Amino acid sequence: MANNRLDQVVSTIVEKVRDGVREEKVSYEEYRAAVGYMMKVADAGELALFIDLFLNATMCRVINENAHSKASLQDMEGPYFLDESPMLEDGKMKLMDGYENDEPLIVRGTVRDVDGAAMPGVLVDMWNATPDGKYGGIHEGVPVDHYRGKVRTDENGHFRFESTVPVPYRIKDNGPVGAMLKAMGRHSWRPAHVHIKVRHEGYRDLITQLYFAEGEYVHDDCCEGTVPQEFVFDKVIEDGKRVLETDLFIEKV
Ligand code: MBD
Ligand code: FE
Repeated sequence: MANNRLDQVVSTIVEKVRDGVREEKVSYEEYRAAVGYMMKVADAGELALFIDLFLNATMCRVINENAHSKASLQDMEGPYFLDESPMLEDGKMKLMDGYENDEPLIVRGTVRDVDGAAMPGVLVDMWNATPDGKYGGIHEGVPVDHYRGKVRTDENGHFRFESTVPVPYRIKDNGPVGAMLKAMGRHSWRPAHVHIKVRHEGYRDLITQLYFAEGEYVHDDCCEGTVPQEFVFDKVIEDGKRVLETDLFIEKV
C-alpha cells in the first residue's frame, strides 16, 4: 500500500512499465540499449523533449477529462515556454531583422470565466516559432525577447498580439530523440502552431495551442497533440494580416 502521493504515483507508473517489459519479453541486450539511450538523451539536453513527445498530450487529455465543460481545452505546453518573456504594451512581438516580409499574424480574443463573463487584468502569454522554426531564447540567433511576450486583458477582457505566421515545425531531429523517431519509422513534424498560456489568481492555468486549418500535420502531429477543434482556424485575412480570433474560457481552481 502506498503511503503518500509520490509513492503512489511512482509505484503505479513503474508497475505499468514493468508490465510492458513482461509483455514484450524485453531481452537484456534491449534493456542495456535502453539505459544507454536514456543517458544519451540526457547528455544531449533532450530529456524535456523526450518526455513531452510521449506524455505532454496525455497530460492535457487528463486535465481536459476532469475540467469544467465550458473551460477551453488544454493542449501541450511543449518544452519552450519562458516566463522571462517581455511584457508588451501594444502586443507587438519583436521580430528578427530582415523578416519584415513574413506573413503578419494577429491573435486576439477575450478571456472569460466559464459563465461567459469577460475578465479584465488577466495575464496572457503567447509564443511561436520563427518562419524557419526557431524559438526565441532557445535556438541560436533568436533573442529571448523575440517571438514571445505577455499582455494583460483590458477592461473588456480583450487581448491582442502581433507576430508572424509560423510554419510546420520540425522538433529537434539531429539528436537521440530524432534518431529514435526515425528508427521507429515516424516523422518529427508538428503542425504550425501558436502557444498560449493564460494565468489568473484563483483560476486554473489555461495552456493551449492554436492551429491553421489549411496547414500540414494538423491531424498527424509527431507529439500527438490534442488539437482542440475550437482552436483550428480557417483562413481569415484583415488588412493583409492573418487573424486568429477566439474566446478563452478559464475556470476557478
Ligand atoms: C514544440 O515546439 C512543441 O510545441 C512541442 C509540444 C514539442 C516540441 C516542440
Ligand atoms: Fe511549439
